[in-house]
Amino acid sequence: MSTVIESEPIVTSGGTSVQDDVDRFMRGVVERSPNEPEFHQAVHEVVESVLPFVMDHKVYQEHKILERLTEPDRIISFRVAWQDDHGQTRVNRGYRVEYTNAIGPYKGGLRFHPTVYQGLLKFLAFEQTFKNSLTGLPMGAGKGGANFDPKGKSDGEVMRFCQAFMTELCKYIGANTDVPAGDIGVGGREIGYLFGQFKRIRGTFEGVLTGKPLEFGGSLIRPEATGYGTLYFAENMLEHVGDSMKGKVCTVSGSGNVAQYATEKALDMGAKVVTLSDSGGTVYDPDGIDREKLAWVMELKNVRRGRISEYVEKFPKAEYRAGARPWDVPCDVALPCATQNEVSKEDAETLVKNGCKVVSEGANMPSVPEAIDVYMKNGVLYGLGKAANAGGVAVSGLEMSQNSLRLSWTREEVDEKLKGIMKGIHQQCVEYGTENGKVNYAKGANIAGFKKVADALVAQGVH
Ligand code: NDP
Ligand code: 2IT
Repeated sequence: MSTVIESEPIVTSGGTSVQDDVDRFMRGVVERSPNEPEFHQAVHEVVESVLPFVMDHKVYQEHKILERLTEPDRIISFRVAWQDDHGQTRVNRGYRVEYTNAIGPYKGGLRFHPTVYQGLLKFLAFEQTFKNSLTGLPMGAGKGGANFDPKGKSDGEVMRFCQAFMTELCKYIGANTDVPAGDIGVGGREIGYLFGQFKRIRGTFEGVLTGKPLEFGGSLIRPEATGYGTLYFAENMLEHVGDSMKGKVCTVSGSGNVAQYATEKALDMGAKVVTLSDSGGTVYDPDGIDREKLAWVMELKNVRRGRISEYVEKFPKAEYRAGARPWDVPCDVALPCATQNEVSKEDAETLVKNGCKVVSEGANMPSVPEAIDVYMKNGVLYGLGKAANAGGVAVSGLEMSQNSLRLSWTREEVDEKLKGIMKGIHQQCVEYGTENGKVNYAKGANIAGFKKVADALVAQGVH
């Protein structure tokens, strides 16, 4: 039997180093949440940045803010039973981690992927806490999903799975309580099926999900928002040092929602994108993935649900590297847009050796900690996920506003707001992360994201 130990105060009698305090704090986190390595990784990254700030602000110590923020409000876990096309009953596990509603209703995506388990969703919900805070919109944090693999499933199977999943989830969510959205394996099709089932059971038409198709309350620019925002953030980082995206060679990983619109916005900015990937391998197109090729990829991935390897059959001048990631292709700007821990220390060293100057993360926690150390040591402009990919949830927040107002803004209006929000995030990073004239974006984003939630928790009393 394992026991759950109570959290110890972070700060001891003094005289110990920050590193000792971080290590002691992390030992408690690991003991209380064993076997959740991604959660430990995400917490460690935040605690390293935030702990010195907490030391300087006694109020956060007294109110045990870091201790409270490393324990989610609640975790709901449930069985999802559904029938496949052969009439066989299948059983998956569904979750919703309701992390914190300190600054707004729980808000964050749903991931359908075979690797989903509690620890993965806790890491994603923890990251969401700081990301949502940075957007400046009133959104708390959550994440959910299931260990369901949509690959190779028919539309009917996906629909029945979504209906079974929502039959349980609908008890816990609502426009003012918890508002899920998409993530890996959950796009417009799945959101449509989930929304239909919520409406059928609860009998209300409300903005309970974001990323909805336009016909029933979706926002223009929501599908584009994460990828566009990642590029706006890269442009903001470059502008700050007197440079721009124009003419830059970019490597993109993934070929899903975020990767597609990151590529589109890179093209809009006059950059060249030379790679895309999926879990099978990478395509390298030295001529660049232009608009026509990108339109073909979107049809391949979003309609035919094919594999990126098919790219080289259509465009034979490109090369397919089975099992490989894009990071050994020389680039100025790396845009990881696939999944967590997809850039290793060695990948980061290769990127730096080949002259990469900017990393802007469309994915959540795609760089391992040792890769981040390599960026820092080599002066790479490092836009971490919780800042650089916040555009997606930001436009989800704008979708919630439009639903509440019962109206829709134009494409231009939403895009302008998105640009403003990304700029605001960049400014917060500059304010809290500037050290010796250089911006440490990780530190700045973590402290700025933490501060707003911490102040809300202090104001709301012990809970
Ligand atoms: P999609 O499901 O649309 O696409 C995911 C892409 O990443 C696919 O190309 C997929 O390849 C690849 N991928 C997934 N898992 C792995 C893996 N283990 N190894 C290699 N490649 C993998 O998801 P999104 O584009 O929406 O999400 C991508 C990332 O962006 C995730 O980290 C997500 O959390 C993050 N994000 C998404 C937001 C959104 O609004 N959608 C907002 C903010 C962040 P394959 O098809 O082979 O699995
Ligand atoms: O990781 C993320 O920020 C998302 N998957 C989007 C969440 C949302 O609520 O739009």
